[in-house]
Amino acid sequence: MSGSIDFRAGYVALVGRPNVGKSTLLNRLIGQKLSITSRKPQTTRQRVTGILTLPNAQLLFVDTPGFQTRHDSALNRGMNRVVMQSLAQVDVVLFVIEALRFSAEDAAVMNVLPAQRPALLVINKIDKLVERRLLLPFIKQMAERHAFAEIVPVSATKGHSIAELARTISGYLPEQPAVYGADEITESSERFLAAELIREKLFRLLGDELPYVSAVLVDRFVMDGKLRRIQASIIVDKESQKGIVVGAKGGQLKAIATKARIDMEKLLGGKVHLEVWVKVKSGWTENQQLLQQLGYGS
Ligand SMILES: Nc1nc2c(ncn2[C@@H]2O[C@H](COP(=O)(O)OP(=O)(O)OP(=O)(O)O)[C@@H](O)[C@H]2O)c(=O)[nH]1
Ligand SMILES: [Mg+2]
Repeated sequence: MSGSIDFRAGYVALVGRPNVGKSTLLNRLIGQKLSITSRKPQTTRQRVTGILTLPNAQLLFVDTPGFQTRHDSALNRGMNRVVMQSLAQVDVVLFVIEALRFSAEDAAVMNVLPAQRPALLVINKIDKLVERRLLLPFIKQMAERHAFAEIVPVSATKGHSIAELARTISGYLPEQPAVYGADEITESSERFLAAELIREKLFRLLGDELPYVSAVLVDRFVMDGKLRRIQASIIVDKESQKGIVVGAKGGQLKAIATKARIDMEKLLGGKVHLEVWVKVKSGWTENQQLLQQLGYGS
């Protein structure tokens, strides 16, 4: 049984309040844009997985929605449930916060960290620090708040200390052979990733309110030789919102679809034919049947 002895593999959850940079960190760790990101909080709604294979370890990351305590809706309850389920299923937890910031929202997440698993504190966005000397006292304060196995300051956008973070995590994984092939990067389906890339464009191209009342459903996903033919619908709450998503002469919808298609081709590695429609389904964030269909259900 030589060969597998020194290898470690296991699941690692990224958790934290909305907008701390969990998805950016996952993408940086994997070196691919697997999880969608934006300036707006609550971009991630479902678990997204990413696989990182190192010479002696395989890290199976699970990105989660920002755990949120502000608004109550069936959608938000579903997202928090995803976080809790992810926490229960992993070997190691990465609790992500922003440098020099520890709010009540962060504390709410810290309080749900499972006691039986190692939790590593990742202090992200250190590139934004003006006074670096404040970092050390902040680390000390955080060490007093919780029994973290490690505390690692990083910058996900700049890539600072990311390789070190990956090696540090490896040490906390169980000894076992790799679960996936070295060239695999995700457990998420192409269908799901396609829907996510469209949803990212809604977050990036639309105003402040619309992304939160929109969802994306992939209605059809077929391979036609090497070409992926994808039909998707953007679901909004009201007729007036449909008008905004479509835009003057359909320009906005065209921009959303074009940007999403380019990202899909990059990530999936092949040509994509994408058609996107906008559909109005009022009250969808409380519609259990639709939430189920979207994957946010119980
Ligand atoms: N300056 C700086 N910005 C960062 C860093 N990491 C992430 N960001 C920015 O923070 C914002 C939120 O990043 P996301 O990765 O979407 O955050 P998230 O925690 O996944 O957010 P939710 O999915 O909404 O919970 C984006 O604008 C990122 O570009 C970092 O290391 N430095
Ligand atoms: Mg995210």
